[in-house]
Amino acid sequence: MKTYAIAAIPGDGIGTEVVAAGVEVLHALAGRDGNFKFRVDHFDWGSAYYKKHGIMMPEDGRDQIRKHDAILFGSAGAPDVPDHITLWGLRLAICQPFDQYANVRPTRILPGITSPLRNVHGKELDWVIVRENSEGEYAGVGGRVHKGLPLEVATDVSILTRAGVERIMRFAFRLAQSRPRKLLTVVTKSNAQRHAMVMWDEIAAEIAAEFSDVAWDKMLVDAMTMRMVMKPETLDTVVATNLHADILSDLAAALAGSLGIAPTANLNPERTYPSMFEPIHGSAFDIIGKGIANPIGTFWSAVMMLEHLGEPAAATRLMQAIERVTADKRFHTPDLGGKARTAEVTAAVMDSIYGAND
Ligand code: NAD
Ligand code: K
Ligand code: MN
Repeated sequence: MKTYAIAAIPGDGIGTEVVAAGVEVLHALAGRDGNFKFRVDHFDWGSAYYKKHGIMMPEDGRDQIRKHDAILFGSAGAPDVPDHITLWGLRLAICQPFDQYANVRPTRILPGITSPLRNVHGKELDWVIVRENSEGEYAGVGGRVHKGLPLEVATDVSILTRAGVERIMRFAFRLAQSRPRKLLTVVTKSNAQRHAMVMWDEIAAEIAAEFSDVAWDKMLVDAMTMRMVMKPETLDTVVATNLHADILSDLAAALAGSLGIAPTANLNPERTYPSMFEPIHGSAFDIIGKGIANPIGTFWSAVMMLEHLGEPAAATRLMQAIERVTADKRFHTPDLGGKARTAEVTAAVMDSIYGAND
């Protein structure tokens, strides 16, 4: 029997609650399938670890998870540690060195869930946002001088490289090509950002020539927010820079019903390093410890993990279980307007996994 080694990094806040639920569901799936199992190693990295050791993860942390088949991540961020420390010390400290340059964020309206958009019920909104995940606005380059003085200067420099843009464009065009509509929207801001984003546009056009069967268009990021709300049915696959896609994908998640549902995969497509799967949401300070965090974003991320591991049947089984559960309003958590608790949703998904017919 195949055993997949999973590194579970729950991190902070509701990350610990939803990852625990995700691990339960993964074991249930493996039990139902019978052909594979999971060895889950837990890593207690995050803000509590930081308060004890002054770092978010150990110096050799990446070596400890380097050989795992995949990483299941929760969230990094606590009320009493600055966000730039938690983000750079844990999530980006894994994503960037492991070259997880393709961040894939599917969005659709699951059965039983209501979009805040009037007249949008399902098939009008079925997107995948591809976020460049290794450079751009989050390159980490910049500085701050004359702190507190009137002449203080601070910069965060956005850096795009030809190699980085070519690989994310090729990834996005290939993904668009694999979907029925074969449609890609390239998000840009090349009217204002006249160096890096102009190169971004030029490379998009170059890579498009390799994919003659994919229809593509270009959209300024500000106009894109409007299009997502007003004409959601005109979009399918979307590619954007690190910051633009970060913002657009939270909007996408809200339009599909809740931030708590949305999944993401941080992929190293070459498989030199493990890829990382996580809900797109953060620590959700306002609901920590209440037992009401929506675990669906983590379950859907586990679906993406199973696809990546090469277990498509298990991935389909889990997605079907998720959809049967969201279809039943008794299992809606408060973010969806219901009263269900994390544990009830988790139990319902596990029941559904066992009840599913082959
Ligand atoms: P957030 O995603 O934590 O929360 C935004 C809102 O959505 C809150 O009202 C929250 O209750 C709600 N929400 C989020 N996930 C939910 C879920 N599963 N179920 C029900 N409701 C849910 O965003 P924020 O408030 O901007 O950030 C809080 C902290 O999380 C910050 O420290 C931030 O840096 C961090 N963060 C981390 C990540 C990550 O690790 N990938 C992502 C986003 C934010
Ligand atoms: K997260
Ligand atoms: Mn975000």
